[in-house]
Amino acid sequence: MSLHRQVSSATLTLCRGDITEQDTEAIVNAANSTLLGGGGVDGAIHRAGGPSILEECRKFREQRGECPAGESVITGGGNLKARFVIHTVGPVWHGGGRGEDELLGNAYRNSLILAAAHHIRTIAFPSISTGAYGFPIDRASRIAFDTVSGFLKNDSPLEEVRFVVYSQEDYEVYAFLF
Ligand code: AR6
Repeated sequence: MSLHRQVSSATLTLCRGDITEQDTEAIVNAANSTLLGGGGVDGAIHRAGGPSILEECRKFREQRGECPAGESVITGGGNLKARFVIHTVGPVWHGGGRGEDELLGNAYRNSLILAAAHHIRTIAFPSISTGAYGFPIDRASRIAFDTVSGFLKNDSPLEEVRFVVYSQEDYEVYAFLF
């Protein structure tokens, strides 16, 4: 089950599935500022990708410290099909008055900028911040969709951006935007 939409020369895709199984060149991790792993998407990626991803994350931490909300770092994909993992930190939801919308947009945009800088043409995103971090999915999906669409309209080298959602409920929320 998937939906597609053309934005400039790129395809936006929506599908239900497991982010760790995606065959895009890069997948995005919904990480936390420590970059040292956690539950949800983060746990699944480190489990499936193996220890080399955590090693690289550790090196980033040693060199640059914690990764603030809205920013992203890139590592190899270890044992995953994807060659790269872009780890981004979404905002924790505090009711919407603490810059959460902007930080979530930054998380998507900075991941796309990093992907483009590495000549990545295909990338898959999970629904950042809408699990443990509690961001309402209808609001988050609109930010995800608008930020990615805006980026693709600006002459980007990306050919496909895929939104990978886990549940049928989340799929239906995103499908509304397609
Ligand atoms: N594939 C695709 N989507 C998934 C998968 C998967 N394998 N597993 C969960 N989801 P979350 P966050 C969905 O909590 O809200 C971690 O502990 C899930 O249903 O992974 O950004 C980190 O270390 C939800 O809709 O990310 C941080 O501490 C969405 O992915 C914190 O959680 C995001 O859920 C980050 O929280």
